Amino acid sequence: MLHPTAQKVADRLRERGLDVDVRELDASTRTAAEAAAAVGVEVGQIVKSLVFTDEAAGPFLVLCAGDRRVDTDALGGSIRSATADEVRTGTGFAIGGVPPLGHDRPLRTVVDESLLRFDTVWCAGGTPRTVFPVATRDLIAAIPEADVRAVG
Ligand code: 5CA
Repeated sequence: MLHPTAQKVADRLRERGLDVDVRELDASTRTAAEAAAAVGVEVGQIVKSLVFTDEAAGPFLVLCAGDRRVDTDALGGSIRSATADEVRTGTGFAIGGVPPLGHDRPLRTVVDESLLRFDTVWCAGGTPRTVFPVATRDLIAAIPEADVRAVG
């Protein structure tokens, strides 16, 4: 049986019209490198769900290709990485398992346009051992007001 946290993610995504197959692996998928090795894809195909905090606007999410880094200066404003506690309270999930959508509350989401290099990408499914594949365009379409742009 799927971990209840991963099942919650699958249920929430289905409510948004995204029917994904969340898989629980024997190996860790806590980092993009580990997830890529476990799934057998290149690291760029792994979606990192990174939480940042804007001093004025609060927490927001950046979905970043596993082989890219976010340039916080390019995102503007006064931005820093969220702490582990802020990730948990902002999304409802712990670092290493944060899914790209289906959080406890709506989260403004920037999407790294370089993910469009791939037809399919792999995302965290709520825990550090769960992942799911999704068509990149379907993922973006399911995120309300996704802000697709260069992040690096
Ligand atoms: N399951 C994998 C692949 S989908 C995953 O969740 N990768 S991730 O990149 O989205 O999550 C790990 C990220 O959490 C790291 O890249 C890092 O930005 C962030 N992180 C790790 N440790 C901390 C920490 N102590 N405080 C704040 N952020 C952290």
